[in-house]
Amino acid sequence: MSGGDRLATSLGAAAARLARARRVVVYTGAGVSKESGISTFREPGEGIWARYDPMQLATAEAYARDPAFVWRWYMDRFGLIDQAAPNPGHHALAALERLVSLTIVTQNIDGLHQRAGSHDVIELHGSAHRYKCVGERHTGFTLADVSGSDEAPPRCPRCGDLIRPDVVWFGETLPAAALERALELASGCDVLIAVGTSGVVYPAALVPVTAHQAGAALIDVNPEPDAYADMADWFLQGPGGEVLPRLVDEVKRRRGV
Ligand code: BJW
Repeated sequence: MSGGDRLATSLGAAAARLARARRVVVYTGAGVSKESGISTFREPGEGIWARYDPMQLATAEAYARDPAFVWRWYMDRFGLIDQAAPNPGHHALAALERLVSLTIVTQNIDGLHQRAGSHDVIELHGSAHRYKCVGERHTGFTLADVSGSDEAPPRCPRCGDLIRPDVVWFGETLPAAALERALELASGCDVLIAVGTSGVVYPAALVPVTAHQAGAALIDVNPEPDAYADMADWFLQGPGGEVLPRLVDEVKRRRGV
């Protein structure tokens, strides 16, 4: 069987399972936004962490050591995120929400699922669109609230501490309510779709594992094998922007929509 035939067969079977699902969780990572022009982290050669040392940029210690350097790097990245638009993969997931009961659990900070029209999105690693003070006493700021510039990190308008992006850096705990809800939904869903994640960053990576251990069917979408490919019921090899629209079209066909 050719690769294309194998994908078509698996895709049909996965769509059949999805079409009769009661509760679906979609777990996404950087790969789902790659076709929107946003870099992944760990792809050899092109991932962000292949070009930059995460310990110099994505830790509280790095920010305390050189806030201006880290701030400028985040402002550059957030500028790219602001210019990006949802791709066919994001739009397919928003369309799937109209067919089945679905929650997206994302590690991404780019907000592209929401911009595509998905309503129930849990952000496990924070958001590029929110800021807080380093002491975390004051949260929920936009960049306009803190009058930020691209060059120097602003100060908290309420306590004077440095402002930082409200994203989860290495060694930091995830937002507790978000992680708790994600794991609860994973335990209770009957289908979990993992898209565009290497599956190596914990504790977020437990979401698909929890669903699998609770008996859910696991669909994994990725151009390359990832941490879930072997445990998945269906590994749909290909980019999210191509595989997801085909998968959702097939669900629609089976539902007679
Ligand atoms: C496509 C595609 C296309 C390409 N379509 N797909 C040793 C063992 C286990 C754990 C640890 C350990 N040492 C340390 C830890 C803990 C650590 C961790 O997990 N580290 C591992 C990396 C080893 N975790 C933490 O520190 C977390 N906190 C924590 O554990 O708290 C408890 C604690 C507290 C105190 C002390 C100790 C513990 C926090 C993790 C925070 C992660 N933060 C980041 C940065 C966010 C902000 C920012 O953007 O700057 O989150 S790192 C980065 O990785 C980002 C992502 O959300 C996250 C996951 O990456 P993702 O999405 O999977 O991307 P990639 O690049 O890995 O994969 C992309 C995939 O897409 C690939 O598979 C491609 O093939 C695929 N793809 N094109 C579909 N078109």
